[in-house]
Amino acid sequence: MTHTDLQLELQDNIAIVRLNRASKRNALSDALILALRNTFENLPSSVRAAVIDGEGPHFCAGLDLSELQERDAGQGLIHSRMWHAALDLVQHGPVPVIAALHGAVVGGGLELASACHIRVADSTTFYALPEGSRGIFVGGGGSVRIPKLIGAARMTDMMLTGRVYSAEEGERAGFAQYLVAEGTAFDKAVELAKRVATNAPLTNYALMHALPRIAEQPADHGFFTEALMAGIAQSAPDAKERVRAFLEGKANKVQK
Ligand code: 1HE
Repeated sequence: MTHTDLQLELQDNIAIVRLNRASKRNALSDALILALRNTFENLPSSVRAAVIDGEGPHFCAGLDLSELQERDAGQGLIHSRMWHAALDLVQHGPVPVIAALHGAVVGGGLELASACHIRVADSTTFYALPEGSRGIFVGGGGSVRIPKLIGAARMTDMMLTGRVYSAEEGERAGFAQYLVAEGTAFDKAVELAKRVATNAPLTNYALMHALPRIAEQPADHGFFTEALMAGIAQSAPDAKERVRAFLEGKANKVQK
């Protein structure tokens, strides 16, 4: 399924996925969530990294509130599971995903950003969870993912009091790994995506699929999973070639 509110553009081996509903501040309708799922399910195999961006002055205003009124309890549950399925494909899909944040990153927009692997925020970014004041709860995986970024206490405060985090506060709290000047988040995200795309695919796979699972495991299990993943990653021909290149003085050194 394609959708005019979601654009997919390929820049070499980078997929640019753009929320394209600026008149509604990129509010996420059911159709848009399904299009997002479909896009990540069907990325061309040449793609090595993806960037999610939002058209207009805001990244995303969250759930399309005009659709909320139509659902009963059972439909609400199924709707939330639909979001989970879509955002799971962002987090555990084929490639690392970098969010280019600006303006409002609120409600479901913050849930979407939290499913990405790297968040780059420009100075206009602000973060909020207005669900608290709308009489609802998060439903797009936010209760699982957001505390992993900023801690449950900060998320509780945001939902209880409507607290809004500025771009600077958000970076300090752990929402974004990068804070950049106004209007430059997309360029920085593409620059990072190009760098990510040069990694061995198996290393990227380990970071997306093994690392978050290890974080959930008891330490002893985590060490064992790490050892398995390390053994698999280093046995790939790609890894052997990269290490040989370094030993022969043909690979980049780590630079300060
Ligand atoms: C929307 C939505 C939306 C804007 N659903 N239509 N999210 C929220 O509670 C956030 C609600 N939105 C806002 O607080 C503001 O719109 C913004 C801070 C994001 C942007 O403000 P601004 O002044 O730039 O735009 P605006 O004039 O408020 O909105 C422009 C239009 O977008 C307007 O429609 P119009 O027909 O009057 O032009 C708004 O109604 C519309 N719009 N946001 C529907 N969210 C999986 S569960 C997740 C649960 C949640 O995400 S709850 C949080 C929802």
